[in-house]
Amino acid sequence: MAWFALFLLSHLWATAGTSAQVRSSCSVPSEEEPWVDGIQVLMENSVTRSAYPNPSILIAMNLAGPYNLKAQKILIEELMASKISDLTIGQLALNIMALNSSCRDTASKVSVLQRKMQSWTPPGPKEEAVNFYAPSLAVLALCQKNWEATLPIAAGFAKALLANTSPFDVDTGAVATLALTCMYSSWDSYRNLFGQVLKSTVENISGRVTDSGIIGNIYSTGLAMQALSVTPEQPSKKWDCEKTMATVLDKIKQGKFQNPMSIAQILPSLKGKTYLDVPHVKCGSDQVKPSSDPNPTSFPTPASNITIVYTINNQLREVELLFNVTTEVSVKGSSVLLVVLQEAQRKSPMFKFETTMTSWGLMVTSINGIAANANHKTYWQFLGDGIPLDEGVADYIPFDHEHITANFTHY
Ligand code: B12
Repeated sequence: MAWFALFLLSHLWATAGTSAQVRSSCSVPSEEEPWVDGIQVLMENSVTRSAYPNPSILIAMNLAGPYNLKAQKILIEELMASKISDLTIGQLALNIMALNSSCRDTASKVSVLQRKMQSWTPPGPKEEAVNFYAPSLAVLALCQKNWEATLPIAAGFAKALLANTSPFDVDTGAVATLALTCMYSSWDSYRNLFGQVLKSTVENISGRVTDSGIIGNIYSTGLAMQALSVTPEQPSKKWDCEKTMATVLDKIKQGKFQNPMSIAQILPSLKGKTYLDVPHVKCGSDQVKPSSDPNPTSFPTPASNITIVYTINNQLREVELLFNVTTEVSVKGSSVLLVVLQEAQRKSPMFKFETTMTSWGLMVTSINGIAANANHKTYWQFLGDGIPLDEGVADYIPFDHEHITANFTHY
């Protein structure tokens, strides 16, 4: 009887999501809300039948309260119709959370994800931390649908994460924190394990808070804010949520959040929500209108030309063709990097490249015939004057005489 009561309580804890946990959050000042509305409208208006059906956008708009009901309908229809076998575990997890936040049935998708995670091979101790990002999403999605059945999966995940010695990744640590916060309960035998991993991820995230309040980089800050606002394990150094919020709002004003996926990942935190709120979204509630005219987010474009030095480099011995070639291209000022790549390709066949559409936009998958390979964990990394870029080729705007390098490497 006592055992049953404990089980019931622990189950209630899990299904209650964050409501039982301490939340440290801060809110957007009311005079700044039009900026938040502006990016939400931008994100929702990016949804069309021909665009990539992005589950993170549906999650964000449902958590925030949707404006564009047509966009919501398109996403629900397309995500419901997506073929399970075409999806990776991370995509399946996001698809489940998105449909869950729209109160749609996800039972068959949940059982497939559960099976996939039961036979999942954890990344080794030396593998890059980003390899835990998709599994973190999977544990989070499964926890929200069936906490008890997810316990052994989450335990295996937590042990592998604890054993990993590669440099910490903020985005991954943030999603892992959300997943394990969902799993954490006072009454199960894994409490110590989950608590230990949470302590370490939260301490690492806290260690990446910069003087300006950015956590990791500007694009990991949204997920990190979610993690720090729900974790049951507090970091030793108190997080200044207001400072982070103020800097994020500054970055929005500077136009740093134009990519719909970047908006989808920051919006929940701006609305005081986290992915742990997904199961509690009230569906069919009235459409809310932006409180006032959203602020415009377009910027003037200077017309004069700039010169970019562009190098493509492959030194991976496992790939037969080794090369290091540099060219100079001239493009209109304020062009995105993609235009530089197109211009280099036009000048010489060595610079030919291919892209794939993803949730973040166009990803460069091949240059000079050398293709990224998920099985070998190889990719084309982009650097500006030797420093990895924090945006993709369709968003990053190079400056005059910048040296852009595309380097074929491992993750
Ligand atoms: C894992 C990961 C990678 C892996 C993806 C491969 C893999 N099979 O896992 C690798 C290491 C290859 C990678 C590369 C890059 N990444 Co990355 N990546 C991530 C991470 C941690 C998780 C993505 C994920 O698994 N999502 C879950 C799955 C289910 O969703 P998905 O849509 O199927 O995911 C795919 C896309 O996200 C895509 N992808 C990953 N990164 C990027 C970056 C860009 C610009 C694009 C267009 C696509 C893309 O690969 C994923 C797997 O196929 C995110 C963090 C985040 N907050 O989203 C950063 C993140 C998306 N990456 C980022 C960046 C900047 C890059 C690079 C541009 C870095 C660089 N300097 O070269 C390159 C891409 C260059 C190119 N060739 O075009 C930024 C994007 C910010 C922005 N505003 O654009 C993020 C947000 C990290 C950050 N906080 O800075 N990345």
